[in-house]
Amino acid sequence: MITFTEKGKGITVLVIENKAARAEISLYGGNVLSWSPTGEKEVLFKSAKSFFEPGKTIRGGIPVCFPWFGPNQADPKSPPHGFARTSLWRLASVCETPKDTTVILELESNAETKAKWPHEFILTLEVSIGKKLAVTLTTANTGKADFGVTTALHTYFSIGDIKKTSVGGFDKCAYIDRIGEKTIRQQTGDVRISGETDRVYLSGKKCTINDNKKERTIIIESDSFPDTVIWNPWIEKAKAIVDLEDDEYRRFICVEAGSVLENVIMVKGDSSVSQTMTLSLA
Ligand code: TA6
Repeated sequence: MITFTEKGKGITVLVIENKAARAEISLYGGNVLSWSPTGEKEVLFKSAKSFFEPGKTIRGGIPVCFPWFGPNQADPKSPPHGFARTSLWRLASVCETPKDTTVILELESNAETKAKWPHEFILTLEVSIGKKLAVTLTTANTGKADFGVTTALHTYFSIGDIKKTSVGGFDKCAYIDRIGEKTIRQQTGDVRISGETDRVYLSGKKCTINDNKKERTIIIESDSFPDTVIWNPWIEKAKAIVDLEDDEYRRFICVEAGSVLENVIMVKGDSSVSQTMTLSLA
């Protein structure tokens, strides 16, 4: 079943309910705000102080980073993580089956986007909601000239306590430590958070969030995302983030399937590239 509700200042949200799960998707930003498989606790985190108003980013769910991740190298004054997460997407289709519900949203280039980024595109977000959550981001280059993008599904995961959480799957994997001087390091064992953490693991393979407080494991699988970003602001940075409660840093971790920094995805004219992230509970 699909119903519509409103959050904040006129933000339209789809509520999807089927036998296997419940989810919410905001048309503003194309953000999957919530996903909870039936009988399970919410998997995604949303800040209690998140804005839900045009022009402001949503602090939580799955923000879509497009057409650049992080600062825009070409124009440092542009908003970080691009404009897709602060644009109004259109609902293209809904398909319900006995097992799941698939919602497709689209964001098409227009004069406003071209003023920020001079290319023609149709960005599609296909979200399949069931026992698993599959999110596919397709970048279609509807112009003739090739273009390059960096992208990420900047997913906020709800956890019981950051101090009792680890991320498995990156043992011996190289990563870029973005705190202070950018440094290349190698991971040993599981990733544990004990301070501000902002890392790009040079791997998009399967990883797990081991939440020892909630006693659950979240499985993240991705296809065509070569990187995984792990971020937690920790204490001091959390205090400086206006749309985050001071202590909320303990209850979320961002594990983001992405193609970021040097991993630019080239999309030829009149062609498209699809990237998928799939979430499930062990
Ligand atoms: O994905 C990690 C990161 O790039 C961090 O550097 C931090 O800036 C985070 O994203 C949050 O960015 P936002 O613009 O949503 O506050």
